[in-house]
Amino acid sequence: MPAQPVNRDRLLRRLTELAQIGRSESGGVTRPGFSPADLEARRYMVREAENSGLPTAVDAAGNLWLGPRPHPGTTTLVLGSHLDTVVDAGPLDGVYGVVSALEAVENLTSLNLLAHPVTAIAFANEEGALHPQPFWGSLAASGQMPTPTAAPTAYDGTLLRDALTQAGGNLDAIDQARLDPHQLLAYLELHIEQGPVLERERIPIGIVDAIVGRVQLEVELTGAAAHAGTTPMPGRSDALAAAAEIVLAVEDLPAADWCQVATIGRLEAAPNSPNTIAGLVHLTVDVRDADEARLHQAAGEAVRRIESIAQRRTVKASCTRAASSKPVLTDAALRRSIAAAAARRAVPTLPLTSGAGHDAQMMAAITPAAMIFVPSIGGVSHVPHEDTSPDDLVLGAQMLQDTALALTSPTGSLA
Ligand code: HGY
Ligand code: MN
Ligand code: MN
Repeated sequence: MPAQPVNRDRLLRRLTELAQIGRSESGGVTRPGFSPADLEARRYMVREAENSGLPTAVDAAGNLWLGPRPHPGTTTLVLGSHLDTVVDAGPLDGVYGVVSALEAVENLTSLNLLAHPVTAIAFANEEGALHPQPFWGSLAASGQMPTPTAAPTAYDGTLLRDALTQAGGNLDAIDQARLDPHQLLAYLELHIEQGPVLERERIPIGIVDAIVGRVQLEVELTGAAAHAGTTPMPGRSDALAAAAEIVLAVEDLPAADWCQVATIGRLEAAPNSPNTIAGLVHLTVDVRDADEARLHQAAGEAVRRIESIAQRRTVKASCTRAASSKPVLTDAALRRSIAAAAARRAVPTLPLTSGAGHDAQMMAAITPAAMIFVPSIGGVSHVPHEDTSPDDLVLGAQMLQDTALALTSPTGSLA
């Protein structure tokens, strides 16, 4: 019996309904990991999966399983991505991969002739938009979680311990979320490209060959708050003026050929009052590169520049490496399986590197991992107007499902 094709109406309905959860005034979606909106989206996916007769579970790291969890005696194909978003995100980043993964599991599980189980996962807190450890769930699943600080705290001061418990996880049992590689066949992630290449080349399916690495620094600049009117300019210890110079010094790193991209995306000044010199600034640095050595040299240069500017301005700088992810190559055999699935439907494909980080790069440490991209209209993402055409969304989901079927059917193999 052939597999049911992707159900277009069901796929698009779910994406539309999920886009209403965490909707912000700007028309974007704000569902930071472990936020109430994130929990609501999880409940939505649990209802949808259980209505299809699938088992669901939440592991100790807060990862949401939509289908059977990997278990001894079998090797499970895991399809997934993330439900959480950045602030004022679009409707597709992450969630498209989770909805498509569920769609594939619903259509393939009913076949009952698979040689390997297939399941779907929504990794917890991939973005790190509220609780600063990005890739939280896939780091835990792949056994790469750095030892959490005593009381991991979100940007808004709330405790991760409480938020994780509310999501069904357990901070004291994180290692129980670790997957056994012997129980995994592979990991596949479908995602929007979030860049301009596929749209420009008019190619509907991207096969990701590499995913860039990333280092995220949390920086605290401590100056001296003082009256804006009565404090002479010479001798000020202005944390915000130092931050302004630091923003440009970090932005210059790619131009000076240290790394591919460098961004300061978050900056908070205190007391943030119009007539007080800022005494404290907290900012984040995000540097990325496809080469691991360059990545770490660039992060080192960023710290050197920050400390030199701070010292010259009699501001104290403290730089902490908050998160980092290795650049990875995806699995060549899986890439061939995706290409073969596309060829069976005469769908053109393009190899490309991902400038965005993904849970797939964590999973690559324990099992063959690969990604399928679909075009992003205007090449934009992490903004409310992030979009992909319905036809491209459905075709991408069909490619995920076809590849999954080829890998899990009795005659299937890693091509
Ligand atoms: O930041 C990223 O690359 C991804 O959106 N987490
Ligand atoms: Mn993202
Ligand atoms: Mn994403």
